Amino acid sequence: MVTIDRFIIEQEHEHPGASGALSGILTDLALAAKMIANKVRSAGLADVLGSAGQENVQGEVQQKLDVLANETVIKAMDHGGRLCCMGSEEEEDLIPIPDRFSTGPYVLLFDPLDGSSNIDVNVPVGTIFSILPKRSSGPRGTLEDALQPGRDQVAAGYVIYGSSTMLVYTTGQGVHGFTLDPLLGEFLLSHPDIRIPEHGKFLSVNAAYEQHWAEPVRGLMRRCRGLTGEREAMNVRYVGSMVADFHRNLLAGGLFAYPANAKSPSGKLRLMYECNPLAFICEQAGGAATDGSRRILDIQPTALHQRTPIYIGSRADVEVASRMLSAG
Ligand code: AHM
Ligand code: MG
Repeated sequence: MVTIDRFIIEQEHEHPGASGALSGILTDLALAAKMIANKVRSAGLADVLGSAGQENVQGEVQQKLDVLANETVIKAMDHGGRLCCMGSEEEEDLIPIPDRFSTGPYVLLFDPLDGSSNIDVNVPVGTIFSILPKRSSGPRGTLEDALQPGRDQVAAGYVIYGSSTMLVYTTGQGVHGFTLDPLLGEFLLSHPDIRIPEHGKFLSVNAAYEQHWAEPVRGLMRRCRGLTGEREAMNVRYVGSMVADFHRNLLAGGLFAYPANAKSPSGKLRLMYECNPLAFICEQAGGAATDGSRRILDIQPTALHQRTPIYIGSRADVEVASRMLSAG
């Protein structure tokens, strides 16, 4: 049995000069994940379902659990002395490290509870995180530290609160998955070195937007569904919770797409909190991610909450998507 703590330390030992700061961040995130899992598990019993009565910076209704998960991550991460600042999908500005705590060489960006509009109906939700190296010279981070392309990430991961709770992460040495043993209260290595199948079985897209898609996107989706005769039809599976859709496709092979559409020209999903971390994981597992013309990890961000279209998953399917969309 390999606990996540042991695994993190063993990976650190492969880097003789490592300070231990990154390991500490990952260990603290695993603790935050357990705390959030606890809240999600008892969501129907504790008074945590429903709206918190306010909107977040994206203009989306905040669920009570969004707020709880956001606070849990901040409290678990702000005092370790390893971060210079944080950014959350639920907060408009960078989250400073309180003055009473020391700072460190990394930035943490996170989506505390992705897919939370599903929470009231007991559908899997997730936490997504991205860790970047600090670039600015002062001790407290600035926007410059957060606005780095995804290829500069030193680690990324997600937690899926599904039929079991899993934490999946990469530090650029492959992708490894850990399942929470509810009796031990420990994440145990269950999916070492995850590889995404080269060709996907599943297509995950919200087809309700078809009328608003550009013609090349429609053509791609027709092809994926086997309607052009160029390939066998993929099975369409859309939970509407990106972590759940991505996780299925990572293990079983597939293409997740959230295209631009006439109503949302940059799609919906956020580059810093959703697309970059999942793209890093996907590439590390042998897959790929594009916005249709650029590799997701090469996009230079200009705003903390910027959105991007995304096509992510099995390498062969993402390549076809890039080809069809850039030709379009
Ligand atoms: P959220 O961060 O506010 O939860 O929104 C992100 C979610 C993703 O998990 C999911 O893939 C997408 O929104 C679904 O959007 P839609 O309902 O437009 O298909
Ligand atoms: Mg989200």
